[in-house]
Amino acid sequence: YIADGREALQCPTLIEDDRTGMSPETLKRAFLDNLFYLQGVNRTNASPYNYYVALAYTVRDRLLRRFLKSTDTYKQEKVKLVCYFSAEFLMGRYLGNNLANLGIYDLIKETIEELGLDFEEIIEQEPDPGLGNGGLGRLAACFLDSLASLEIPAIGYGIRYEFGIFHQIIQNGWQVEIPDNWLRFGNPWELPRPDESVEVKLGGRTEIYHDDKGQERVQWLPERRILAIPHDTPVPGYKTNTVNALRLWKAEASESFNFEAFNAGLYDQSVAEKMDAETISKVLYPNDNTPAGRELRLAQQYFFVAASLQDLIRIHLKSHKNLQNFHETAAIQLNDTHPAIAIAELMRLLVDENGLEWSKAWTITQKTFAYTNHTLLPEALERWSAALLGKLLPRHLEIIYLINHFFLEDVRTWFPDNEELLGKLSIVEEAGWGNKQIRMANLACVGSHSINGVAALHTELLQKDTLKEFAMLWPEKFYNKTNGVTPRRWILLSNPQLSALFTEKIGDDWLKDLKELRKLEQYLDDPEFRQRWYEIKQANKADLAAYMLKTRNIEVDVNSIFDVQVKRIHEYKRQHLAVLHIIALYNRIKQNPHVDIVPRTFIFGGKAAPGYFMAKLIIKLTNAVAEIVNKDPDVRGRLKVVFLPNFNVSLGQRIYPSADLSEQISTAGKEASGTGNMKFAMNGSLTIGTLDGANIEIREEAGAENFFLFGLTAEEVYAKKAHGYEPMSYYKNNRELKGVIDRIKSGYFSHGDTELFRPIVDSLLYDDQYMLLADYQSYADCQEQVSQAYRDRDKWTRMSILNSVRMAKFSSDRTIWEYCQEIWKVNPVKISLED
Ligand code: H53
Repeated sequence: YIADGREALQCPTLIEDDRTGMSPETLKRAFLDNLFYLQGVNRTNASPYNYYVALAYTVRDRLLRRFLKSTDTYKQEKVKLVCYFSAEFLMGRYLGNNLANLGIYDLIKETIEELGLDFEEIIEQEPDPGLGNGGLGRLAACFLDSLASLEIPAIGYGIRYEFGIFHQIIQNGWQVEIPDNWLRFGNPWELPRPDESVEVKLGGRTEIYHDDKGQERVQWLPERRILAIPHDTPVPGYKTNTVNALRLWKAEASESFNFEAFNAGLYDQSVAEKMDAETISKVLYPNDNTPAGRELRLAQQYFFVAASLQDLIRIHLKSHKNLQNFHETAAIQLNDTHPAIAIAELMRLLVDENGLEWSKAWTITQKTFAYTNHTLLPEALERWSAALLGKLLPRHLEIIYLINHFFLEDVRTWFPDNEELLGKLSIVEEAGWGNKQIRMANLACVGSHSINGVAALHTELLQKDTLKEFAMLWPEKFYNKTNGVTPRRWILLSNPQLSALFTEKIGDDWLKDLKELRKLEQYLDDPEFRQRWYEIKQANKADLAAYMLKTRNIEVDVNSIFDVQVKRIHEYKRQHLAVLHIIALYNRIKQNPHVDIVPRTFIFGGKAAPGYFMAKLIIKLTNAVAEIVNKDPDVRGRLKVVFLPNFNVSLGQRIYPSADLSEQISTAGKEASGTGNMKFAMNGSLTIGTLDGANIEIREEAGAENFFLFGLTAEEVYAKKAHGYEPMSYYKNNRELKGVIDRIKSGYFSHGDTELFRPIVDSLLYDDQYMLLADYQSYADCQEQVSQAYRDRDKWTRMSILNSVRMAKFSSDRTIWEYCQEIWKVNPVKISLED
């Protein structure tokens, strides 16, 4: 048995001890020791949470050797490191994932159960680390999993927010936000590294001085200094020895600074300063696809990139004599513009602090950075007022002006007398009255050697529209990197039954190479296989049904279509289009209670930014419709509407495997990619969707006949806007649609209050920026096709199988491999555990 365990870990030279041993006896001893010695409890008084902590430490011990070996190997071999700079990492729970990636999930589960403990309950104790808002943050987490699984030397750099994304509860149908104090009971996965702390400066002013050679130079005289303390979380690859780090920075007051005030008798002032410093990593801004525009947010962004760059320079200088070849040891990916200030910071470090000549520093900087754009929504592109940026980062503002000056000088020589072009390309926007804005996307484009979109359509639209001037200047800088998700968390962990079926039929290579799943197409005509497929889906639906009963007290029919939309609430994502359709079905029933309707359970989940009024009202509307529909005796249980509160990674793991239908209904041209769409399809959901983001590629892979398509194309959306879109005409000319909107207007869902939902009704009738009314009929018709398809169980199951087994393209392993080959130019590095 011991040998088995070691073999699973590919670790033959380990000495059998309580911290590394894999025999059930050793594991049990380690587990009970961690209960007793680390937490001071025993079997008679331990809580499920104590058991979780004990198990977490037991697993962490078994990761550390690989972790240190990986770090040492990178250092010794002077490898090029992929550095993923991201303000968000939505990692999800670690315990199950680490067990799965170590290949010891079943071994540990059995061992824990032999102790008479409930393994599921222990897994559920872990708080879901919600250091991100939505797609962008979760993508970063999937990428870290793939990087380690592909044995790529990599590090994730971000912020150790003390409060992650808020916990959402629903009160009287409204979203209420509760602070997410996820670190309250400590965090067994992280390793604080106070010895590697660095200082980050803020505020103050700049000054010209002359160095010893009489050269004129600039120095920054900051107003404040803050300590950045790294906390490392190991990120193991799937069945490899590679364990990379997620390095998150915590802000603290720098002691020397505090001490002065303290000694001067200004005790309260020194405490105030300490609190001020710690504010920086206190809380994640809960906005997705909308910039916060607050000074503290800019401070957060600068804080983590400044700390990370110092860290990378320190690593580089350990094995190189100077920074001339810095770009050969670090490939930095900017996850959206949130970390784009890093471009100015690296220039400052190279020029001001290391004495490099500007043009040399600029070459190194451009070779170091690559920028991923994640949105086409113009309002979502970050801009900082020059006044605000200059107040917090006076030297960076000067550097940005210089970068812009040299850049525009070049543009002028390439395109003389084209002021309009210059205005579009400029990093600095003149917003009138001396109100300058710094466009972070422009800074990111100018300072990077690579610019990429996250799905084919998105990249195309970036080049044609949002960034068209840059695409004209530098077509060779543009890449498409269609997003992906990790099959380890999103199939293996989330859907163990389906995973077991895959492995039984084709072995477990699919977990490293998702193309393997294609082999399952041979079972399409096998009735027994289809039956098992169907039973697994039904079992997953039954699990979710039990969860809905327990948490929401709503009983649902597992034979109804589970029609699911889970994602951030945003008008462009059009949750309210699905609500309009529910009301239409309800109206049909009210007109004819005997109408033949295929039963459906509509499941919604997602958080609204606390300051986004319309998104919050959409949640309220959904719940208001649920309240009426669920209890109406005419409906006779044929329709159920459930809003599941607090959608997060863990809830996603429950939901994706249980969905029959995946709603991907954004206005074409608005959703950059989407990644939930991929998770659903991999788990055998059929998609109803527009030709938007990665839906297009999902449909291509699954086959058009296995996808429910509706709605305007991106081009048609633009054309309609250009010709003057009039939503009112759809309302007037479509009786069913009119009936739906009138039902909302009448106060039917709001206890007679005709004002409550007026903002939604008015926005649809008089503006309808996202063209719900234009797409309504196409959507309703398509939903009818869905219902008819579901009546034919065999046909549906075939479509479900084909969706799932044809999703190889959407493994983040494929995405990351492309980044490695084309953008980062890095190769795998094998980690040996031999001494
Ligand atoms: O990024 C996802 C995309 C998705 C897009 C999302 C996103 C954020 O979550 C936050 C900010 C932002 O600009 C974009 O909306 O379409 O799948 C990952 O690329």
